[in-house]
Amino acid sequence: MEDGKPVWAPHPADGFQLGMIVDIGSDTLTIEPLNQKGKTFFAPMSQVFPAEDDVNKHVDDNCSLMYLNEATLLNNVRVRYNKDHIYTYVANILIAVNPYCDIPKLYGPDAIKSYRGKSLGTLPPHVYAIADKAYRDMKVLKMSQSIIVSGESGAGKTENTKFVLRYLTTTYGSGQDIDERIVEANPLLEAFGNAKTVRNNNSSRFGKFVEIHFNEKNAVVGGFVSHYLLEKSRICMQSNDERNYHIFYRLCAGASEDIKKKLHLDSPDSFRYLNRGCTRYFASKDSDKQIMQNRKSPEHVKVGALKDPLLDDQGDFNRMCVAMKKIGLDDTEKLDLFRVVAGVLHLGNIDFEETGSTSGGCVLKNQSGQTLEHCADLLGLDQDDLRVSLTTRVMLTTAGGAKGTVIKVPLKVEQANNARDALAKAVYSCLFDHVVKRVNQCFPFETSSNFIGVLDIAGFEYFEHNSFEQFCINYCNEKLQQFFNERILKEEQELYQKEGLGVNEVHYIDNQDCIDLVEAKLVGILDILDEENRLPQPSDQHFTLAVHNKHKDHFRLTVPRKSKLTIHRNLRDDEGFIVRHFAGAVCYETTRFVEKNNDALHMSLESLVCESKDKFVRQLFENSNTTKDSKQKAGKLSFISVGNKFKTQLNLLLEKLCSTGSSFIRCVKPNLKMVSHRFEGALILSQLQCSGMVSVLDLMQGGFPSRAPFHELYNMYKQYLPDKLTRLNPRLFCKALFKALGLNDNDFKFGLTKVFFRPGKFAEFDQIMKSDPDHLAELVMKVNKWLV
Ligand code: AOV
Ligand code: MG
Repeated sequence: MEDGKPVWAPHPADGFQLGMIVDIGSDTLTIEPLNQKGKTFFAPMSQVFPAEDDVNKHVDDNCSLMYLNEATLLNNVRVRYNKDHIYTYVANILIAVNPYCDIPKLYGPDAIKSYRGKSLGTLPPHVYAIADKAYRDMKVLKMSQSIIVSGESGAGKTENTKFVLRYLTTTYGSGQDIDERIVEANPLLEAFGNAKTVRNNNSSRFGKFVEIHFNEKNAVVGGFVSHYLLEKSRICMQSNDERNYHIFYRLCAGASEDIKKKLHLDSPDSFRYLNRGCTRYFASKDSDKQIMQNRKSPEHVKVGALKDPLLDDQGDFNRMCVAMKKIGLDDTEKLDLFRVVAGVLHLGNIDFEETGSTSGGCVLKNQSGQTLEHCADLLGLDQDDLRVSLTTRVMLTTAGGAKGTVIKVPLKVEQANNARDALAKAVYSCLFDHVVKRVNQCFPFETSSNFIGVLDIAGFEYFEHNSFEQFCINYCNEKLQQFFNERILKEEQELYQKEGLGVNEVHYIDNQDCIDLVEAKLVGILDILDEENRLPQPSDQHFTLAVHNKHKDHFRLTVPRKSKLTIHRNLRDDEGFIVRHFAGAVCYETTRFVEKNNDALHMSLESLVCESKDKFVRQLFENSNTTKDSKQKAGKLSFISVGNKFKTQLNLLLEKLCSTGSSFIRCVKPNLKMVSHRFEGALILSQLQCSGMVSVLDLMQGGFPSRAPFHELYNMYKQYLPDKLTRLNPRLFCKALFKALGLNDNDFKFGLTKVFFRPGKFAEFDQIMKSDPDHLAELVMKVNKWLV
């Protein structure tokens, strides 16, 4: 960094601010902000970065900046965002900032047409350009491709995924139904797998990998969706201001009177699974604005039906029905789905009370009689069987001989509540599996040459309270980060090779140790948890201590006391653990880890649904893998590991990703208010860090991060040099320049199309060029003599 030049120094809200260095300490700098003369502050040396000369200039690709660092990256994204240029490249990686508004013509038919067949970089950065690159790579390299979309909740992953799917089917479709179906499958998947959360009104609560398959002529022939980890806890309980899955409200709001009657549906407010968590709003004809105001006043909280003014459940119901029709679901199939959804709602309304007898069991509350009837009716169950299965558990005793005797143990109220909720979760998640399966049937293909897969999966999560769900999703991100590093590294090396640079020196920090901590056989956290689940009396505390014991000195693992946050420091050692992830340390609270890791139903409930009179319900459970295992282990509560199923799925996914070419889209959420035109720098910076973008820059720093095509350099500097010289072709022109300047050979490399600079060297070069053009011209002329 040079004297008198502005630098980027840390700023708590904006991420970085411009300032001047006024003093240099051993490892800190004293900075005077440009907009607050006379006020100085200290900043760690490692967090102060050189700024570009013109901080209002922006570039399509951050690699063409003279200084490539996290501050200039953030600034470039900011300047572009303010001009509604939401997409920016870092080499081949696309950064996409969520605009939270429609940008005119950004995605329209003309845009789709214009990106067709164009190389990356010829047009402004766009998600369509990435989609087209994937397609061209598939065609030229005859190799399947994947596009990995990541980012935190509400960053725009699902929207960008949909743009990719629409682009590919519109541009390279077969002109048949299939094209439309691939796009229309989404509203159905979203109805069953998305929900309103505090972070996103349409948050996907599952991960998905959507493959579009192409034939040998590279036209669309079919599709396939794989899904990961549907959030089950939401089915029975939601946090404040969050909702259950969209389908429940849509069905209540939009179904015809006839269907509502058949399914005994009422306002969402009357169902336990829908009215716990959400603030309730007026179901009146008030304007949305008024309703929003009412939200804030507690006296209104308990009135009226549960409806979110930001969501149009009725309209969405109709749109969903149109989508269902387009993908070929007939009325019977539709009603099957709705019946089970309604069945889950009624199931949730069943209440228990103590019997008062010495056996200590419970019975259904009186008013639950009709609810039981509706639920049994909708799920094809016998009322009495359902009642008995919810209030007792079948156990095998060994006392009565070798084979054991079946006895029925009465359940306490709390246990019966748990049994009811477990059944609801099992039914709904099997229903979701079915929806995905059904969607896959609507774009079948017999043979396919290659596919383009789009991965839409939640990014790194770090909340105040982190549980098993966050643990799984962060483990997944750890794996994806490793894949990302390997690919970017490889790409950099390939680029250097293609450009004939003959260098091989890009390094990065490996996170394999963190992945091993989670998934290693026997000693990994997932296996320790499974081991706990198999104990006769598993407990979260025992599991947590086992984790700490096995990994006492592990660099990546520590006890909650070491957390920076007080809320975590109060946790005992047997209540949680901290994992140092690539994106930061996360404290996991292990309450309910054991329960959440188990997918098995009690045997009595399992056999109840498996023997349903309703063919559709029976099918739901026949297909699920829960059945086989648990039947073998009659008597015991069997165990089906959620964590290890996810691990297997994830490893399959990574195998698949590894066998394809890949592109990356990093989505960024600009603010927490979910509004347009508001750029919260610090928030965005932390996302760039979490998504590994900053480490990409570090990775590039090991090589040649700044790069400029010859013709660009030529245009940039020709004005400083005599006419005679500018008649040279751009490459020779550049060579002459560099020779004349006597630049150190280690600082730059000439490729076939570009000059590659070591970190900061592009700027140095620029400085020299502009400082004494006359002297320079003289030098260049000398060199020119032997060049031409
Ligand atoms: P996510 O998939 O990343 O979150 P979404 O793709 O659902 O986030 O985006 C959240 C909301 O932001 C959308 O419902 C849109 O209103 C808006 N949005 C996103 N991208 C765009 C865009 N390109 N143009 C206009 N509006 C956009 V989550 O699924 O919660 O992790 O689990
Ligand atoms: Mg999503």
